[in-house]
Amino acid sequence: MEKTFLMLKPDAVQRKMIGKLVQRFEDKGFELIGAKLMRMTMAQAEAHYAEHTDKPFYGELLEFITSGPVFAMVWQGKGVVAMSRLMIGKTNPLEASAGTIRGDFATDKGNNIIHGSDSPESAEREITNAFQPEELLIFDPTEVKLEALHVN
Ligand code: FUP
Repeated sequence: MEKTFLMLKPDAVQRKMIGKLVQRFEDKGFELIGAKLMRMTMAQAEAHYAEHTDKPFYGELLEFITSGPVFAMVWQGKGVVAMSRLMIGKTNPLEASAGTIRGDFATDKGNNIIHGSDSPESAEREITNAFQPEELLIFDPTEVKLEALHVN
């Protein structure tokens, strides 16, 4: 089953938004299989943002993501990678639609509340970077009663 890595960034934790943001993904019907408050080490931040090494904002990106605690999560569900990206909204706050997380809560391109993996392959890499295998549940949808699921 598809998994994604979602991370509430230091601005979201500081703004006390953990509860309401987790609620959105629970309401959608995805399964939370791992979560923790953590502070990203510089090595984890560099690995997480490896594809942005050459970007002008790379330094600021590392500084921001290591500036305070983040709330790291692994979510599971059919289409969870693409659907959570839709729920997150565009990086540029001027392009993020109302109703998306960034559209509703972000005004800045960098301090933008939440990260979501852009592919199942990125998700795998990002999950491994932030979690030990024993920190994740094995969720078998076939063992859950249909009425307990909102989708699928
Ligand atoms: P996203 O997938 O929407 O999180 O965005 P990207 O992977 O393109 O960028 C990763 C992070 O880099 C963003 F969350 C914020 C930061 N960023 C900037 O600070 N400035 C930019 O112009 C683009 C991205």
